[in-house]
Amino acid sequence: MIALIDISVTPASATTENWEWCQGNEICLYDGANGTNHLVTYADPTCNHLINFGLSGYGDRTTSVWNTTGHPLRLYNWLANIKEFSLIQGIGAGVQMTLNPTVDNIADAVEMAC
Ligand SMILES: [Ca+2]
Repeated sequence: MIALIDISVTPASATTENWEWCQGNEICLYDGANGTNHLVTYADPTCNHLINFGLSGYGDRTTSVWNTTGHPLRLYNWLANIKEFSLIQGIGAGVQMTLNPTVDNIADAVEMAC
């Protein structure tokens, strides 16, 4: 009985399956490359509303993004020295992407542009 339970649980490990935790009209952020290690999902985002996920403890961790909204996203980094958000990456509608190393693990906010 114990052996059967182990077999059923092992293949479902969340960290081994890419691009999980994202359905339609969502912004999904991942700690790892290629949609691994899901970080947080924002469902039904409002147009042109900045989601400051750094305030929720998810800042400086995003490595890949899946945009299942029908609009482009803008990803921002907070520059504490001048107290402004800096645009670091645009992400097209429907795009799954791993961020370029120059903007890896610095994003603090995201906005759906429409
Ligand atoms: Ca940052």
